[in-house]
Amino acid sequence: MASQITLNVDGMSCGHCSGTVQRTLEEINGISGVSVDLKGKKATFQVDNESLVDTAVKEVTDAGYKASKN
Ligand SMILES: [Cu+2]
Repeated sequence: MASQITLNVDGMSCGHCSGTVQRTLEEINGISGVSVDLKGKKATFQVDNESLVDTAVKEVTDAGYKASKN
């Protein structure tokens, strides 16, 4: 069952940054419906499995942004 997740994402300063975060999340199997809010410093998406939240935090962090669970 999919659940809706929101992460806080710090460090995004422009559309390039939010695009990178968007693509990073979309590339993770089991994550869908990704929406990144640049001004709100948030990313929302659905996960097939709650353990994917930790994967999402790690991948966004590896991409150079500061992600944390909301
Ligand atoms: Cu940027």
